[in-house]
Amino acid sequence: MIRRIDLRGSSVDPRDVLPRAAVDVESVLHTVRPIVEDVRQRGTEAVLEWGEKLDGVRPPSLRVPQAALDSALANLDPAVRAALEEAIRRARLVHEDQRRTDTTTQVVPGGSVTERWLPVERVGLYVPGGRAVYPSSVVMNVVPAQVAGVASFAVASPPQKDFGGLPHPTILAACALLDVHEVYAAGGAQAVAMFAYGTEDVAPVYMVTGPGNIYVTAAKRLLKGRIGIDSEAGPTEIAVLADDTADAAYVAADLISQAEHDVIAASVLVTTSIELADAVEAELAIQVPATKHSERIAEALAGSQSGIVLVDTLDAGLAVVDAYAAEHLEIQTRDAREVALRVRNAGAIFVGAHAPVSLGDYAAGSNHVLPTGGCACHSSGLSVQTFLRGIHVIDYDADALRDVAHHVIALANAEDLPGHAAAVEVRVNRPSGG
Ligand code: HSO
Ligand code: ZN
Repeated sequence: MIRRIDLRGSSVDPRDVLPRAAVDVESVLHTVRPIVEDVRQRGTEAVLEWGEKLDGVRPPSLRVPQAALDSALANLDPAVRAALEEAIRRARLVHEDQRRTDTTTQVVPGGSVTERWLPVERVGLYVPGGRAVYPSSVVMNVVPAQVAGVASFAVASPPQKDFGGLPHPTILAACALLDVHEVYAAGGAQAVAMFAYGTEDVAPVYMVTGPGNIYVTAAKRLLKGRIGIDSEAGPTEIAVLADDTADAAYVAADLISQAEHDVIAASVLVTTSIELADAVEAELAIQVPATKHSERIAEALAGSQSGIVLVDTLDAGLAVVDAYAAEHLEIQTRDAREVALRVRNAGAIFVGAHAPVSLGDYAAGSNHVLPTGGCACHSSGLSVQTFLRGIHVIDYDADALRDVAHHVIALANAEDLPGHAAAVEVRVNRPSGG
């Protein structure tokens, strides 16, 4: 059910043997472009019509009435409400520590550079509907934005046929819990275009974050530049680096947990122990058929993007997981904490037997919007920083400028930009009182 890749005694590049599911965003750009253009030209009516066409229901109104948010919260299962409240509390604790403080560097006497951190003023958060109804993702997007100080916040989620054209009630309840009152019944590319251009009923935003299907991703790619976006979310991935001390039942359960998201999700075990590999396979054979979404999970585990990789040494295992740069990486080895410190590339690292990825998905306090597809080599997950802009404030007096003028002039001339030099020379040659 899960393939084996035996790298023992081999020098092959792990990148060549650990393929990733290909998601061809370019191939849907031609579908998405006319939708985006239609929303730009016709505004609200276009968003509602595309909802009717693609989600199968015309929302009663684009903006979700406050009464619908209130009643979704009132009807939320108390256990789910308590869990969301605790998830929000823990996420706030962690994200509050990510706040940036302004710094002033006194470069020379009379010359300083201050870095001011300012939040993006208005952000749109996309929340998928359909199969992936994740109130936890509302928490993971809204909390860092709120902690960053984003003043204006709007959520869009597709209208649902089963709920009279409103977004899914657990999404509405999560918004209400987080004090987000501006919610729109809009999904897909039309929701991203609505945020980017604004309509007669929706003020445009500066940034759109949140996961979505391939059409949402394509719309974000098309509109990037006009709006800021978070990184493109690909299928979920888990890699587990384990030795003979790992508990096979835990490892199998964790591989299953992320395979549950999607038939193209990737579950990869990297291990030095053939006994563990055998035991995990035996556990998968027991656990997969017993779980609710066994078909989807079996397909994800059998896919070419998943596998059990056998290595000779822990160092070789570390080289494999670094090359793979998983969205989620679990370390289930002896001295797991020390091994975790040696990892270079991962979206998030889960240390030891008691930190499964599911904990991070919901209630560790960490963020679950993480780089996929190998992007962990260059990007981080969603954080307070995502919603901040660092602005340099340059403050030099006449003496400080005069002292450095010859360097500016030399570089300007070296770049054949005498106008740049002149802007300094005029001040040095003709000092004003200011
Ligand atoms: N594992 C997903 C997040 C998630 N899991 C939401 C459950 N709900 C991507 O990190
Ligand atoms: Zn998950």
